[in-house]
Amino acid sequence: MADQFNLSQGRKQSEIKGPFYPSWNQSITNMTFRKQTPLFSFFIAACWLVSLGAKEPGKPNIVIILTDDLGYGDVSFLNAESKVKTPHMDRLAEEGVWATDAHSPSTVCSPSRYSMLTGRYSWRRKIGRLNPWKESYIVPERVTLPKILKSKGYYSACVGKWHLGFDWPWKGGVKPPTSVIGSGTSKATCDLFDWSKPIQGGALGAGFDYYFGDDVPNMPPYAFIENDRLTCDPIDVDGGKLRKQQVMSGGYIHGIGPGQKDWQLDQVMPMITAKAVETIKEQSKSKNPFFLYFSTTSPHSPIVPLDEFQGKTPAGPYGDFVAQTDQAVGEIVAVLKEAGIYENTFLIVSSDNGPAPFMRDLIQKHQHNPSGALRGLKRDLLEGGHRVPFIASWPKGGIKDGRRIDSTLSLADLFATIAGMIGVPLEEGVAEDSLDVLPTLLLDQPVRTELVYHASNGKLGLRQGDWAYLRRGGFTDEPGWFQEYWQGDTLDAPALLFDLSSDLAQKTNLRTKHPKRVKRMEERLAEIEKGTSTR
Ligand SMILES: [Ca+2]
Repeated sequence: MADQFNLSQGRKQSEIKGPFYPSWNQSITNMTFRKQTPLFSFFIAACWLVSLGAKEPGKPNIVIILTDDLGYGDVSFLNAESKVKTPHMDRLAEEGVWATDAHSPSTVCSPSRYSMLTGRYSWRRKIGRLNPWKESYIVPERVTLPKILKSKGYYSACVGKWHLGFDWPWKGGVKPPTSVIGSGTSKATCDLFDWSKPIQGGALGAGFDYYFGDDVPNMPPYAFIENDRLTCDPIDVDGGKLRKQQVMSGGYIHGIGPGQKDWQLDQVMPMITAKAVETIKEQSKSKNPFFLYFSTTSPHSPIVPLDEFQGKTPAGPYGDFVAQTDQAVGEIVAVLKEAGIYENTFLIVSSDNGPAPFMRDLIQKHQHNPSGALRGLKRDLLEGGHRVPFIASWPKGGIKDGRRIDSTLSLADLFATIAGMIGVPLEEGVAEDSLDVLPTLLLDQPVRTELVYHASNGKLGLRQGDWAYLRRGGFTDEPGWFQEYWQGDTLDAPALLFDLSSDLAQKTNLRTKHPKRVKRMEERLAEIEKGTSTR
């Protein structure tokens, strides 16, 4: 499995001898802890604090860069065969740590983002992808990541894609029926709104102090929102016409809606990147720590790379948009270094789900597989749907030196991990499915031994160690040419079971060979489904 990885510096923890790794780590990492005890967690945490020379947990700045639909095979540090080079992410991986078995909590945008910001499996809330004009999905009483950070004096900003709903200022305060505003394809025109009123809920309602972004580029409003207002006087804009700005066919834009006159889709990424950079510059001057959730709108469709990136990769416009995404990561790292706060910033780069289904064509067109060595794409229970690129860096906290992490982790774990770093105990009913994976980030110590997978149609699967058990139906169709190319078992069996230690490509369904394991994993999945927490 390791052969596919590109970084020759993919050193295991046991090979590293840095100042934050006292001699005890060598013996610890040589032990086989498959299940971590609370006592052991405490021991790790205590050693970590001693190594930091701190009496209590510090308060690093926190920056999460969440890319949209970036695939496991799109980044050159994970996929030596990638036709796209991602030098900025590669360099960050060499300086920080990078994971081979990190997962987005779901296989589509909204549920994945819900889980990351709440530490809770999205299927407990029955959330799928949100269509245009959906209301705020995070209820006011829900404890979120920005809320716990606020309790410790952090300023929190969300810049870029939101896609967790807003409470829109409908004229008369009542949301018009679907017959008027549309569902999936928007029909909502400007006259239905009262823009003198604030847009409520959204990122501010979820606990952020600041929001700037366009919610979702392929949905109205086709305009920027700053805090609770549009930044323009909107006019009615036809998404079908905007779609012509794309330099690659595919994806869709959801109908008519309020938007900015002469809205240019390719200006969204540079604008939100500049705003993220500006936020870091401003906050670096504050005596209080900050949290920036920079949610890029790329490389999701509309595929609109800037002119300077077009034709720069051998993977077509999508590859060029990935390169632009990588450049944005580089800009964030650069400003953190310029501002002198890189060392004490917990920086994460990852993706909210696997690559879009129509990107499968890149295998034929450009010999670029956005899922790399994995089978499956966005929406799928297969690994390609949710195993995502993941880089973490916090030099002052010992997350550094370019180590490769092979233990399993989920983006939902960022909640408990950050809570642990800043000393916020998690009460019952908070971050119910989030685990503190700091030992994983520091020592590649396994913490997460189970993980529930979530397909876009609501179907679930269960990961236990090397085994992936997938219920029937949580897959997108594979075209005939792909089936011939991949040579994998069909996906229409009553259930699927894969041993990822020997079959990461998920070609061989072991369901009939291991019926007892299938039964045990189904029973366990049903048990988790009925419960309220896995923490
Ligand atoms: Ca996405």
